[in-house]
Amino acid sequence: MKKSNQSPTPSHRPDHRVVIIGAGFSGINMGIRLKQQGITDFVILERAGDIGGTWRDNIYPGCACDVPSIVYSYSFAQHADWSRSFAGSAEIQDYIRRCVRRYDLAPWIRLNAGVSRASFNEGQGSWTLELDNGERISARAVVSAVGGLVNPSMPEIAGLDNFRGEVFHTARWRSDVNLTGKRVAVIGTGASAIQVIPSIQPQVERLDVYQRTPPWVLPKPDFEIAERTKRLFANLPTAQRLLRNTIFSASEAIFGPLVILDTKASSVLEHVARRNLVSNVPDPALREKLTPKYRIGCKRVLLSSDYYPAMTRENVRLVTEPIARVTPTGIKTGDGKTEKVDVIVLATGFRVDIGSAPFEIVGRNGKSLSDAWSNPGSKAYLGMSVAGFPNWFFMLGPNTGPGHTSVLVYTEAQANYIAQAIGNLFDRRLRYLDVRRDAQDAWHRMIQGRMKYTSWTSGCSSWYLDKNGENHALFPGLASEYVWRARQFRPEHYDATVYSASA
Ligand code: N01
Repeated sequence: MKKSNQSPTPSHRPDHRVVIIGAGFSGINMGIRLKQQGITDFVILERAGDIGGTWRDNIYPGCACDVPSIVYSYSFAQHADWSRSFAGSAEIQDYIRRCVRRYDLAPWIRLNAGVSRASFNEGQGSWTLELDNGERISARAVVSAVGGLVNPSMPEIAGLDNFRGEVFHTARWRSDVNLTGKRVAVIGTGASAIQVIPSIQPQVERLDVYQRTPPWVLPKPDFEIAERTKRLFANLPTAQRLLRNTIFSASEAIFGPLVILDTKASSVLEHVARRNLVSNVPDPALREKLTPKYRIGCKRVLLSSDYYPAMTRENVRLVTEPIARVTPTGIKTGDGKTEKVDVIVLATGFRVDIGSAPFEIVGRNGKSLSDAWSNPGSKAYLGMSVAGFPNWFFMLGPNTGPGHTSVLVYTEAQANYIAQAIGNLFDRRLRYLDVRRDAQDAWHRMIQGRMKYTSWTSGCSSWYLDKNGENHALFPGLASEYVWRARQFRPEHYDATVYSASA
């Protein structure tokens, strides 16, 4: 698509060519991509008061990425100054801000603009978005970049509402609550918990960790990046690119052992994880409690070199008895014991929104996306396009999450694909592009057909699976395969509708 002469668009107009929903990593990537393509009549609507998505929300102590920063960053905006191999959340948020400045995207972003409903107008080939404040915005094309792990999952534990101390979720961290000298309970032992536990352990009087299922934990090669390395990256970006490609290839090599069932290599990974446990936890009884009883890769594998050491500290207690209820002053377990605590930290994960409608979305013939996805689960061609919902594109839609590498590799491929699709829509002056049902079904069959060969369905419970035990979250292949499949918009997989003379 040629560069147009459209001038930058103020972000407070009631109609746009494109609306992007969400100003996290994905939405910002999409905005950059549209600008590069010469499409400037768009707005990024963000429901919160700031950009950054996950990295705005997750500020708990120890919060960091568990994917190396050199890969967990845009390939087109390499950052020479990462302070560590795995950067912390504040530094990642700073990187996102830098990218917004570098690509001059701020005028296109509208904050505190949550979308509550969307409906398609077939005659005009446009979407009407209703905002939380009652305002309406129309757009020819919409990109939903709302993220998949956004809304905290609050556990249904009896008595939690009547707890008299402080209780909060890791993704809603209360920086105003001083944990020094307090008796703290952490519920959950997933990716967030294993970061927060070692960070607060030295500060608190007592730390009770309530574990339902022990995670597999591999050592995390986290280290400070030397100044001379940063200088090298700044002066010779090719060197950084080479290292990025090498680290990305290494993560791809992990896919087989981690995800594909019945590979001998998975027992090598389990061996490394067991060694990590044995070398850090000398007490056999504690070690036994921390040993996972399911295949590695079934749940997300965690990286940490300080979680196990923290669990051996004198002020830390691992509780594996199920929680019976929360009392006004403590936590009562199934064995009848009650421990008094001052603060409860819920490290209980997120309501998984990958593969479910983020709000009411009504497509052609008045059909809602929730109905379209109710049976037999969510389907989207390449995880981006849904039949009956023309000119609407998902980033991080069904089955496009990774279990082994950087999610940004997928979302970058999606931004490129969607930009091509939107370019095709406008260049051909189409009313709408609607993905063909046969293309969507073939994609879905391919994805679900492969699931039975993955560790994800090997018999544990995880956020990867929905209530029917189906995986509509992850892509069962290499990231490189997904990038290859999404490299080019394929118009033959879409029904193209033109404006009729009377429309
Ligand atoms: O959440 P989780 P998370 N009673 O769902 C337990 C990303 N992430 O926030 O395993 C008691 O993994 C639950 O137990 P069980 C990453 O993709 C990335 O830690 O279900 N316990 C589990 O132990 C990750 O996968 C980074 O038996 C309850 C824990 O709570 C995803 O976010 C950092 C319970 C939840 O673990 C989610 O991670 C952090 C209850 N009622 C997160 N309900 C990076 O570094 C739940 N649990 C990129």
